Amino acid sequence: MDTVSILIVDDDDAIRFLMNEFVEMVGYKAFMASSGEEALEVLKENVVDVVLTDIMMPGIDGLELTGKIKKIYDVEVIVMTGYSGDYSYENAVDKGASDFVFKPVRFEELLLRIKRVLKERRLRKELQKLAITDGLTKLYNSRHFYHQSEMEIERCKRHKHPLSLLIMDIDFFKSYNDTYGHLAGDKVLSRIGWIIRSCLRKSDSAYRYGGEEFIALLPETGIDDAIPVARRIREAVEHEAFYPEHDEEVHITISIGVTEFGMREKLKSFIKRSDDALFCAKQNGRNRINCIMPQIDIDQSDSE
Ligand code: GH3
Ligand code: MG
Ligand code: MG
Repeated sequence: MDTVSILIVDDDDAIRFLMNEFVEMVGYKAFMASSGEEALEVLKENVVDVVLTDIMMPGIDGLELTGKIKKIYDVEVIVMTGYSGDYSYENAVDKGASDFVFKPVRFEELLLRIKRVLKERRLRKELQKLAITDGLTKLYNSRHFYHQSEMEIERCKRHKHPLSLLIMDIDFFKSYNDTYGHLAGDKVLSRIGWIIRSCLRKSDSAYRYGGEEFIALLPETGIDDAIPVARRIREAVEHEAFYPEHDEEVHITISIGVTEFGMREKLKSFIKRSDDALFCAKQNGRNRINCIMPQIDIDQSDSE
């Protein structure tokens, strides 16, 4: 597991250095900042898991800092305060803090609180991952596809970079299931998920779109570069041998529809076009790739 990083924010030098020593002694990586402003600079440059911040500081105080951090970063914040009673637990939690400790801080207590916050963070991340993952193939699920594709479309429009979409559907899969059973079919789905992922770049993403349908989203990729990727997937699937009954080698094929995003369209028509391309691939005999380019709107491109 990666080393946990903790950022200590306190305008009191003595406390800051003492906390730093303690955090490093228990094996965490420590960063220090003497003000809220400095803390934001540290966060810009470094990956931090937990921020431990004093509340009373000149300039940006600990609560304001917590609010700012939680708006931008996926970081836990524990706020530290004196017994003066100026700030309540509710104030801190309202800003997004995960916990609240009183000064002078007892290190044993602080360590327990850090550990609990880290555990909750880990669990939350696991849950977030589960919510967007398809259990069988371990690819992203369709819900995540809709979320990611809207984001990619926004990015694509903003930077005027190409974006391509592959829709893949296993050929005659019903008959495979009928012949070898649903469990054998599940093994194929999971293996094909793995093959698709292995044919993609890091910046691409793969999804199980439906029962035996998959999608790959290829940012920064025009149709000319998307087609070879589709070809690689189609060939890799075709060459993969399955042994649903041990002695018999069976091969599966996949049909793929490919398209590129047209700058002015909506997600729905982008998907529809790749679906149409897939339909043509099926019609033309399966185990093939078909692509349909978006229509270019001459009037609108002229006006640009
Ligand atoms: P085509 O080449 O036209 O795509 O034919 P097909 O048989 O693949 O298409 P059809 O849509 O008729 O059948 C899809 C099959 O996919 C039906 C279903 O048994 C199977 N399927 C869908 N989801 C799962 C799943 O989670 N596990 C298994 N084992 N099979 C599934
Ligand atoms: Mg299908
Ligand atoms: Mg099918």
